[in-house]
Amino acid sequence: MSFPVAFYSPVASITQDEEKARKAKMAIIIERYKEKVLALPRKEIDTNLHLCKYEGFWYHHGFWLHSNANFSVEAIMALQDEFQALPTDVFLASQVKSGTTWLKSLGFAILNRAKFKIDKDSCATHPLITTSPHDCVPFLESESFLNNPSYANGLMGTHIPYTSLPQSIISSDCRIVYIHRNPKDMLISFWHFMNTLREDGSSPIKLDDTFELFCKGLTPNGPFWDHAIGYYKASLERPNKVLFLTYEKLKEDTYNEVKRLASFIGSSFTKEEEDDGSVQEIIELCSFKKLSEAHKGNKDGSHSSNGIYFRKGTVGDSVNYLTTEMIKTLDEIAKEKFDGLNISF
Ligand code: PAP
Repeated sequence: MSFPVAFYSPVASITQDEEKARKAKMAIIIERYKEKVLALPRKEIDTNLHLCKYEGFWYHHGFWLHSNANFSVEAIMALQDEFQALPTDVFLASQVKSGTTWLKSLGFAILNRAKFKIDKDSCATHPLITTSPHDCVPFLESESFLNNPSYANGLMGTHIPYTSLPQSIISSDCRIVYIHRNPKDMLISFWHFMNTLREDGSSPIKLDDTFELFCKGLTPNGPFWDHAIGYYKASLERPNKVLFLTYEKLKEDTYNEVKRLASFIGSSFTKEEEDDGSVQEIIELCSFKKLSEAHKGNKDGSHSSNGIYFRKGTVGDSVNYLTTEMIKTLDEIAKEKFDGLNISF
């Protein structure tokens, strides 16, 4: 299988007119699916979180959070009706706060290493540094609605559960890489993230409240566990199509996991690249340290500020926040949900 060489098409270069056109397009899509969405079960959790349940998972609907309709259930419905995957496409799938930014960085750096060289001199000019991982790898359920047809060619991120992916992704020869994370760490990361997005002056969200919603599966694209199970089972049934990674293993054995990722997406490292330190250079470019430093000035609490995607980047930080009782509850849910599957936590 051959893959296109040029995956790069930066979100950062989108003009105001294109942004306006996208909003107009989203408004049409929201109107198109109005009746269908109205019939779905709904939960109005707070001013920032209005969810509805579709095909077993919870989603935002309509325009939400600063008039942004990205990731809405209507976007997913439109994709299911219209999206045509190419056999050469690569989708990087995840639940929110589970390692999306890291996986996007690695996928982009690996696939574009011929185009964007990675060494000490060129590192500062690499698109992952000059724009951001989310600019380099667009989300299927938001950026694919842009009016720029050259956009999103080949490498895309998605938070859509496996069972709700557009049919063409399931049936074509494209590849899917999923990253899973310990639900306790994901919950703490999500809670911090939601508070970062809070408008100035509004009171912080309490951990107790986020915990309760999370346990009920009431987070965007949740239930968290069911999301992971869909991709995990698909990776067993179709190992050449779906690769299931974990944040923890990627931390623990970065070198071998990155090699596995590269090989899966059709871009294996050569012996020469291994010997000359190319793999290590990619790992360093995509490391939490490198990326968080590059984007630390950009943390104004909006989705478009890249710094908000970097907090601690560690494994096990949840023990600093969760009570023993909370840990017990989350472990029990994981035990029940992942029963019989080789997924830990
Ligand atoms: P998203 O859903 O908003 O895209 P996502 O990238 O999936 O977020 O997850 C963010 C988490 O990954 C953060 O974890 P923390 O809150 O526990 O710190 C973030 O710090 C971490 N992260 C981001 N980039 C990297 C990286 N390059 N290496 C390791 N962890 C990273």
